[in-house]
Amino acid sequence: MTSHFNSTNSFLLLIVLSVCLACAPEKQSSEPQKPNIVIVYLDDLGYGDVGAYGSTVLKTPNIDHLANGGVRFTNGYASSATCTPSRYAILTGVYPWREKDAKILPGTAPLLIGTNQMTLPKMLKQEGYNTGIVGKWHLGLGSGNVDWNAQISPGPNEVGFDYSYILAATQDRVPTVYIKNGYVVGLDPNDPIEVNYQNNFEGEPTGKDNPELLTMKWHHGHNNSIVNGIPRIGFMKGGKSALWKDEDMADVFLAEAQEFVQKNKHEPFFLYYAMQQPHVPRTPHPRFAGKSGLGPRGDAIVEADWCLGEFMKTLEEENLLENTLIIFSSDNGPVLNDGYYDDAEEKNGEHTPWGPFRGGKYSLFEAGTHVPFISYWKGMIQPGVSDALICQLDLFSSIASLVGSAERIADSQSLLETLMGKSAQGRESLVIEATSRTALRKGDWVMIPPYKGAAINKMVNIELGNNEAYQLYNLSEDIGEENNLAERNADKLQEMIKAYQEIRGTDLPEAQELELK
Ligand code: NG6
Ligand code: CA
Repeated sequence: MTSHFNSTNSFLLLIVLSVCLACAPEKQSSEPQKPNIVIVYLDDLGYGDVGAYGSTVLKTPNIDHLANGGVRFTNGYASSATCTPSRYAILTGVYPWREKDAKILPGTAPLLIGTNQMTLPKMLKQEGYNTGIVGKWHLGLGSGNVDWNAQISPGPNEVGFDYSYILAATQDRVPTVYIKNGYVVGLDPNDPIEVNYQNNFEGEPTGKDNPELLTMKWHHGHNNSIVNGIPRIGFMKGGKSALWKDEDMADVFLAEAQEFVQKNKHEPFFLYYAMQQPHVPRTPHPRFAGKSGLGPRGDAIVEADWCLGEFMKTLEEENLLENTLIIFSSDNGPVLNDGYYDDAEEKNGEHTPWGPFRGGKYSLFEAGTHVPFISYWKGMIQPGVSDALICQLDLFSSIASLVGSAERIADSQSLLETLMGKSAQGRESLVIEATSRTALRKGDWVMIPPYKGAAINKMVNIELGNNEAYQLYNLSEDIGEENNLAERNADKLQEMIKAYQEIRGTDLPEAQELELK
């Protein structure tokens, strides 16, 4: 009797279980949940700023943890040596030189990405992901003449992000407010914001005319409106209650990034966590002051490293580390003096933010685009070092392959196996960009076509890569691009020019002169 009862009971249980399984959403039955994807993107972090990439002066234990536990790419590139074009490429998978407006944008520029254009977050949304951006945007907002006091659209939410908490352009450009899902955070309607990049508003102080109001001095540019004692690029009026506190920015973005993870942990998510460090103005929270010994630039990197560590703790606490692919990189190479007197040059000492490379931010030489590039996925990616040539441009198609999407973008190569550390195969070649000039990397070789213009930008003290003759370097024996082999190796030069023209075309637009007054 008892046994009969038991078997009936088990039978019922079996029926209930099968019914439950049949009704359960697909992903809980056979398919494992798609992995979360996080891109941690720094602003102006150099190859040599990271311990795992050779920095001995500056310590970055949390970035090193990713680098040593994942794949550390030694030939990883940003698409450009400046911010907007690199950000355009990482989100669209399109070479930035194909888009004539992909240049460093003012805070009032319209949205650069077409609302009909395919993007990384859009592709992931199609695959069931919740998508979010926290941090620096710098891809334009609205369609011209933005009213900052109403809904600001189109913006990130119209090109694939379900959630956005951003700074519009750069920390040194107005408007100096956070924008959440298209609305300025904390805005008092009685104190509306006005922004203008041509003319000041009557009676408003400026960095140029009111040095007595400054807590940070400008070196070049950066002498328009003053916010929190820091002179900025562009003029702004009003919005007092909404102004960000520069020293709190890292904490604000970290908290937003953590909250996004916590809110979305039950569904696959994509988070683009675009930190503002170490771009100017360098304003680490006072608790990081003096931590690097290199002044505010180094301290801002220590702060960013700490943020990464805290963010990783959240993933760990939520048990997400084994189901999350993390990509770490930087939008362009390093610069010391980018327009403020902040001791970056004076306190740099023996530190080499550019690593073994020549040049820096804005440069066609390697340090402009050759950046830290790490993929990390606990338990799925075996730790290792990869010399494969890979670019942020490739994330679109590689991530599409990972999540089973059929979307592909022609410029973006699917290098999923490489990203996962399972293949040593990288791109054959890559066209890099720096202020509308381009060059080719192919195999170990770099070819820079002739460009007029200053060899060095004296304001930022960086060699731009301009030369009236062709330049040809072999990185395998000359990582610092010191020996121009163009004349000695004419065959190689011709081969490189041909390969370059096949991708880039022969009808090239005028290179943009870098104006850093
Ligand atoms: C330059 C700014 C520089 C920085 C850069 C953009 C001047 C003189 N210099 O024009 O400080 O803001 O633009 O940097 O204004 S990026 O990382 O966003 O590309
Ligand atoms: Ca940048």
